[in-house]
Amino acid sequence: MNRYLDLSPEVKEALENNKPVVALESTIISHGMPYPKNVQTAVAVENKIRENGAVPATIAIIKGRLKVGLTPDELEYFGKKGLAITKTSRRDIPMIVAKGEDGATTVAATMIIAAMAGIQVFATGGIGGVHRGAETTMDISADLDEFTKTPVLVVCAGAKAILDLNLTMEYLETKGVPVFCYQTDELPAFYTRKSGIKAPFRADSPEELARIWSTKRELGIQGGFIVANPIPEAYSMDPKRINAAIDEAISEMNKLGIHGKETTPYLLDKVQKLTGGDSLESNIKLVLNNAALAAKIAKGIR
Ligand code: PSU
Ligand code: MN
Repeated sequence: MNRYLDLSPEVKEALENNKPVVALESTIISHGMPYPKNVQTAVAVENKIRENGAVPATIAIIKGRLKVGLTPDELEYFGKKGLAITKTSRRDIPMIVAKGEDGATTVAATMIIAAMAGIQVFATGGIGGVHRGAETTMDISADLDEFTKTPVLVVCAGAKAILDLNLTMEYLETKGVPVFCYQTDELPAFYTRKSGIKAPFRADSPEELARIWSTKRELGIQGGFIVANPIPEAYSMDPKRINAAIDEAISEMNKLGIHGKETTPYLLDKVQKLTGGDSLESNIKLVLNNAALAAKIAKGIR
């Protein structure tokens, strides 16, 4: 095992005994939600994974160590430090580790560290994608290319409408990344169950997903899968309301000239403020829903 990696005792025991493990990211804690809801959610998500028969492994970089499985104190530290922690994607990992700094891992970085530890399943809220206006800005999240390289199955609630969902799907098709929409024929759009975009593939059970994943591995095909799990009906938002908030957030962002890695955290925060916290509640519910599905898939893999 690589010398920069620290597995928590619980995760180490689970991996050694071939028990199901589900990875979780840390940028969603530091940059995706405000304190203290971020920490409460992180704890609730870990519990949800345990209730569903798997072991949670929250991933982050602390003082240059790649941590797989955080203690409650470490979760609290991350949540409180929030935006002051460096958002760490693929490109940032060597620098953060070499300097012995803290890093909040994005989907891409969490996939890399999960794969190093031997974890195949990862649950989150939303993945990065192709931003609106990418035809001129070229703002495409490093998350998307990670799926071409790193063998991790990520359960999300689709992609947020802060992105251009059509371009995101075209990009993933070009890159050969499969997107399985769970029990639906339509791509879910994070806060809402529908996007108007046809699902590339549909899957109806955790067992089916586990079987397709195992087949991919046996075939020797590299890279990951995206599983898009629609937000439960009871928590889905009014599309008009959420889309109006997103449009306002994007126009505000363009006025401020925000770009690069600041884009996604800015939009997440602005949309939460504009919807008076309702979108945050929906966000929390969908992450829990994804954690449960990820645990069930992990149990099917072994
Ligand atoms: N989308 C969300 N919540 C999040 C993120 C995206 O709904 O917390 C975070 C994830 O960590 C994701 C990252 O990997 O933002 C993508 O950032 P960028 O677009 O800069 O690659
Ligand atoms: Mn970007």
